[in-house]
Amino acid sequence: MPLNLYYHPLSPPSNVVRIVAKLIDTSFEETEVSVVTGEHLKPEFLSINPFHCVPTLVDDGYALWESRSIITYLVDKFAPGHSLYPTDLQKRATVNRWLYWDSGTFYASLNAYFGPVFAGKPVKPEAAEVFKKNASALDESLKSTKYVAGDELSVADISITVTISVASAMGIDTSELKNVEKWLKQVESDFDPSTWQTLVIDSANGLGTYFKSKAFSS
Ligand SMILES: N[C@@H](CCC(=O)N[C@@H](CS)C(=O)NCC(=O)O)C(=O)O
Repeated sequence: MPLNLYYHPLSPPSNVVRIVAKLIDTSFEETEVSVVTGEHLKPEFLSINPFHCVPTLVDDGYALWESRSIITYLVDKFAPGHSLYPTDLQKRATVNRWLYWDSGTFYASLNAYFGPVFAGKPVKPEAAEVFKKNASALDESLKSTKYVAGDELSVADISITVTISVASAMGIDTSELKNVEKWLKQVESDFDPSTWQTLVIDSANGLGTYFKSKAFSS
């Protein structure tokens, strides 16, 4: 049964999907779509995803976009019952709560920082402060739990790890947040080193370098 991920190597949500696939030992064909040169706006891709974003998963003709819906779909389909996306109603609701928080608040506040710069506008330092405030709320919550949603690694940890790693690569320093730092080390130890290096660190640094070249070059 053909399974294909349309992605870009520097796209944080694409990498969230690629990480989760590795953690559940699921593989798919990967098709790179350059959002830089406008491949995502060509009719071939628009016929798959009229919302023209990556990542987009195509499972035997069924197209799904939005990284957080893709990762929960992948676990439910290929690793049902896996602790990354628990089936217990309240545990799952807590994981979903963090996924929505990342999408609607945390990553959204990072996007408010880098989005305008990618569109050729000046960097707004105050946007970084909003992100840091959100990171502090995460830090506070991580005082009492090992992972964001409780005692076990979940897809929410993956999504939020990528968000905070990209922020750090863009120069938003959250290293004073000790609970976040401890949690990141814990998540890193749950990955195999090459997945951590390529899909978290290298990809964040690649996007961070691109951001800095646009934000701070005169
Ligand atoms: N909320 C979406 C965000 C997807 C997104 O913004 N992807 C970017 C690349 S990181 C993209 O495809 N941009 C081109 C576009 O939306 O037209 C997700 O989590 O999948």
